[in-house]
Amino acid sequence: MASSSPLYLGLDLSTQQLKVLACSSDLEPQHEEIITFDTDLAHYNVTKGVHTNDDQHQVYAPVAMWIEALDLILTRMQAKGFDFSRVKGISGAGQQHGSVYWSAEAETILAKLDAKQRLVEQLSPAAFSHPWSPNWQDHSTQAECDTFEESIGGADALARLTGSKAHHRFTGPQILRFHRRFPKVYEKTARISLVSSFLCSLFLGRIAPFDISDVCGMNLWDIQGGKWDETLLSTTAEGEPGGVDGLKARLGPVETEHGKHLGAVSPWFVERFGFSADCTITPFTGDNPSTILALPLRPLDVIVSLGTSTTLLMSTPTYVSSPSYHMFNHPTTKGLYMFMLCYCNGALARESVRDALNKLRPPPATDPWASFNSTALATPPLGRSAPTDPAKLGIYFPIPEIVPNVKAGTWRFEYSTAEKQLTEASGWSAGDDARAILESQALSMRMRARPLLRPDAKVNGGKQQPHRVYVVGGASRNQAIAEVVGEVLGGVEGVYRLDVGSNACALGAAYYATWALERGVGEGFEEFVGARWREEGKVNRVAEGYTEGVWEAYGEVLEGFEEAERRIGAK
Ligand code: XUL
Repeated sequence: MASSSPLYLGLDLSTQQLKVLACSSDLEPQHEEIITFDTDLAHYNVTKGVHTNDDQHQVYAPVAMWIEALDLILTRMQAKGFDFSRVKGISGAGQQHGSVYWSAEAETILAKLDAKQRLVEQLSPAAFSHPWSPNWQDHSTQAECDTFEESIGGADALARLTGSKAHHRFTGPQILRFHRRFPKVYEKTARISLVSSFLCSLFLGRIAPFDISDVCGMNLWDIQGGKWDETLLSTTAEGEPGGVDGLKARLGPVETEHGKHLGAVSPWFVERFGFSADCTITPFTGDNPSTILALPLRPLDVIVSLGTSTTLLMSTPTYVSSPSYHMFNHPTTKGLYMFMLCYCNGALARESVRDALNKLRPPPATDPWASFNSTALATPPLGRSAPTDPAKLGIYFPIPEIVPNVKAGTWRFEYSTAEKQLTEASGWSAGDDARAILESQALSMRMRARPLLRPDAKVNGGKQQPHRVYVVGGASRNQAIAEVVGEVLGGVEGVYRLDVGSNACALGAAYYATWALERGVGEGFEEFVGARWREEGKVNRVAEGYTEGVWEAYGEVLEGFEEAERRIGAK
């Protein structure tokens, strides 16, 4: 007999794909579906999900493609016999910072969708004032970023207020550039959504509010004050006849209630796919905030995502801002924040060191990482044979980095902890680089995460260390990386590989929907997920983490590492 137990959908509208994941009340995945834009929707002619205009450093995606992806993904699920009537709640996530520009007709069209037709033809182009969504990889807004920081008294002040300094991809500077370039189109724009609230709107049949976490990716939201910042709104609305009020009307509300029941699913989904009329839509958030919801992450646990880029995510009760990282409201829990470090350099940097080493010590064909790993693990911490030796500190950025803001290059230094002296080094072997690159990436994270790792007397006598370090992403399978990252960060409870498939973000969204619909009175997200989540098969302890003496030794070179960044001209 077919099951009638409840299901919860989590969507992830990411750069290259739309994903749907359905989970059951006990948080086990039941169904996954993926649309890849480049191949499944090749008629949009995108590459890796986007169009680029290199002259202007623009990166953007067609909004119609995302809508058609939703039509297609639901049709595929239906063809496979997925029972939509079991879905009790839906949440989702979107790539952060991207914006969607709705026309004045949008609300009417969304409210009267015809179930006999697909969404894409009904909505596009009429529901939009602009067919493109500026993407998080866009770099076209340097002038606007300067305007933002000047208007508020500099990068530090902007970071203090909004959780981040001005970034090209952040939505406030993007909106400013949008109306500077297209004043007539801005005039015709009735509402502006983030990618997350745009996708939520399709399900809700009306334009959805911003989520309390994702709104922090706009450089417009006063995080501590819990409101729009009027100065930044006025900077964004610069010279516009509608001014700040016009911009506020376009932005619409921000949903401050976590797990809010925004309303029932739009009738179009009920009639076309057989969703239940009382299926509930909850807020949709950004992809990074959603990722931290894919496990019962406790404050001071960190997730290190080791992909093409490197990201460190942490949930923390402490709000300390800095221009070199991001603070967001936590998506489910009042009083917590999400700390995020986002590096451009990651896998590519490690691979170039590996390739140089492989020329000297060719590994077996079956494992290109064998020489790199054995060398990194055989090299003592900081390349020191004796504790009084100078520490070897390298910085490896094959592409320009944003954390810190510096040009591409490779630099090697030696640091004497006794004399606190940093000197440029030469004559390193390719073997020295193997350990130094892993240490370098982890030292940078430790240095920047330190203010957020509020000393917890219960943890290792009050040292500033994370509890658990979870590694995710391609390189998380590499033992040497897991060990070194764990030793430098000093995860007191060890290093764990998180194996929830490639869909952590969609899974986090499905958990959000489950919590929003099934939580007990006053039951928080962490408590809810902690009680239902089964660790077996999803989490493996892969390295020791904190090692007495080693973590402390890394701590003694942080000052030298900071100086090394200054020397290379890091801003
Ligand atoms: C975060 C960021 C990216 C996007 C796309 O600030 O720009 O991680 O969210 O995934």
